[in-house]
Amino acid sequence: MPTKVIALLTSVGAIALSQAAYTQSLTLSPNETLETQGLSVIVDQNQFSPIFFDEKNAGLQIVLHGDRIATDGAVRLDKTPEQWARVPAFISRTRGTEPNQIVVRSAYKDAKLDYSVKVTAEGDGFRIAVDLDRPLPAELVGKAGFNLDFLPTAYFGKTYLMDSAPGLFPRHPTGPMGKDGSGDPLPLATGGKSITLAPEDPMTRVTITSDQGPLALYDARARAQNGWFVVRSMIAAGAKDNAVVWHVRPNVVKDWVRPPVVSFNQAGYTPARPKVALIELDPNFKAPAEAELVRLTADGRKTVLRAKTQPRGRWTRYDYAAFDFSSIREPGVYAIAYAGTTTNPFRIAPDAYARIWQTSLDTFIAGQMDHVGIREQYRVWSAPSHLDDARQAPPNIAHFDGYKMGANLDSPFKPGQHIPGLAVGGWQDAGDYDIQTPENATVVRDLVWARELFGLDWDETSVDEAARAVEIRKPDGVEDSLQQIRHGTLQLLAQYKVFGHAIVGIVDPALRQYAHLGDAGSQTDGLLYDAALKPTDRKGGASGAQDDRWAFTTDLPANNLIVAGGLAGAARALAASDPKMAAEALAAAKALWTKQQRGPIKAGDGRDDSTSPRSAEATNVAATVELLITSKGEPIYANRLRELLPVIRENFPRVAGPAVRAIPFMDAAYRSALEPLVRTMKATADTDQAKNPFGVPIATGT
Ligand SMILES: [Ca+2]
Ligand SMILES: [Ca+2]
Ligand SMILES: [Ca+2]
Repeated sequence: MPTKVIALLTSVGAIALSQAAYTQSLTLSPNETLETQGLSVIVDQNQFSPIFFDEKNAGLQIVLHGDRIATDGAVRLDKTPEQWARVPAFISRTRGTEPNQIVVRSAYKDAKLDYSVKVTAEGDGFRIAVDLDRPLPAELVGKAGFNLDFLPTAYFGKTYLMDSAPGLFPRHPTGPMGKDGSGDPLPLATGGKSITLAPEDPMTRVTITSDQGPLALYDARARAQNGWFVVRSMIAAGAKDNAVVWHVRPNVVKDWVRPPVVSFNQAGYTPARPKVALIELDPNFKAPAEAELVRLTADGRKTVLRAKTQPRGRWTRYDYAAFDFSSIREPGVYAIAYAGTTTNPFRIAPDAYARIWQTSLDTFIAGQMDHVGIREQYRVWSAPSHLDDARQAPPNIAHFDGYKMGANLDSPFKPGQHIPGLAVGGWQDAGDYDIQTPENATVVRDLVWARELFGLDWDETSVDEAARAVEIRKPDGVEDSLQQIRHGTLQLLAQYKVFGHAIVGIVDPALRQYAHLGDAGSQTDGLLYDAALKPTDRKGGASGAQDDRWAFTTDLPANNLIVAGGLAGAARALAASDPKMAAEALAAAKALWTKQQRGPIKAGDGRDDSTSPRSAEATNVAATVELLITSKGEPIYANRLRELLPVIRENFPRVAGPAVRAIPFMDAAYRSALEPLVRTMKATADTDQAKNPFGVPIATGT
């Protein structure tokens, strides 16, 4: 093996020499990134999240030849940070005193670590210099260093050189791990002043040279599956100015341009529909002014339209052009040819959208069902999950995933006590297996609406609640949407029966358990926790493992109203197939709604125990409309909705859907009150859609 590596590196050396003569300098852009053709350095334009922490999209980032190959350049306290590792707080970004220099101020506020990172164009790359306000506190010596994470898929299978010592980036993490109990892997390579990543590949080659301490290279995937390759150097005890200085040299291929990206509706187009593809163009690309639509037939491809593209101007970093092929209406399979490449195929067909939505219902929603086992032919997605739900969460706790609880539990149960009745129905939040009550209620409401507005006459799934058994792609003669509405309603009603109000949700007690990747059925043991048993003991239906999920039980007006709306909708959807559950749902909806009508509700009602503050007044509009529809226009709901018109006016973009659905049950004055709001909303939507070449509203908040 070493012989092969040396042979490879010899040929690589020749490539490196041939590229070395070319240099081009980074310059500061108006957005305070450093830019040259083929290379962008993003300097804390994206910041670490205060809620989700390390999302591999913060600090200093490198976009090289169109790919974001490096991220999270920052002072970090871990060799191989994972999602919940401590992250610095961004304070400011300013232009430095040198040309093409940016200075970022950051801090670990609870650790007395305040620092600046100076990023300065230098030669054909850039320099990173870390200045601390004061030397490291003793407890951070040996922990704090400067890290830069490199994208595994850009590097695995390629080589690196630590000084002159070669190595291979592994495709899969293989350790070895440190034996110090930290959970950190040992470095792949360490001790050099200089590291070159991918010397053999001009597209991804980067050299980093450190002026101070030696460099180390880690495979952070050995610690967490979403880890990257980390280049790191430690900050020495007593160091202050220039505590870390790196010279970073990404190889930039001369005159590199990004190939065009042709975007179109991959679902296809119905014949009469406008058909406009959007072509994204590197401003340095000499863009052809024409595109072609080709039809794919048994005889091969045939050009059916050649037309000029229409410039759509610059948006952020690219130029855009539109290719309009609306005139082509003949059903068939087509592709777009532009600048020497052809897209993947799509259909023009009257039934182009006939089989688009079903997967959401019969696969994805089915896969998220909690408290049941889920099978798909040979594959078992989950054993029956969370049958040990749930224990009462304690007061005064700030938990992960945005859950928190104040002093009031709003619950008859003591902290840690088992709450019977909750191990039924509901859907798990994607990837983190918690039951978020308002989202569950919203899914119920959306399924009800989808049946009423579009029809969801579809059956591919077997659902047997009594047996806690779900089978995907095994029809059982019952509409899947009704079975899902029932499944969501089971959980919402269970909460109401236990507490008399909606709760915030049900989530794992411990971070290690919450980070679980696998089937939901193995996240807990399904046995009720019994403090009298040892952690590994099992007896009857109990065990000593403290893995039962916690119920966060705060009584919040907005949650009650969202659940009231979901249950009111479920009542009409289930009226024919399950009149008993429909009646229970309606009674609970009315009680929850009535409880929140005693006076004006303040936003959040002074308490917000979730990460997503909701306007209780706006949720009141939606809940009132559901009861109005279910009751076919009972005056109590019609009158209340009229009283809520000021709230509708104030929150119209958020409540437009329910507000408009109420029209058939209201008088002409209500309809007239909505009309100007709809006109204003339409004008705003048109303005937002004109702000970018895609013709859709784009939010940039997160
Ligand atoms: Ca969650
Ligand atoms: Ca079914
Ligand atoms: Ca358990």
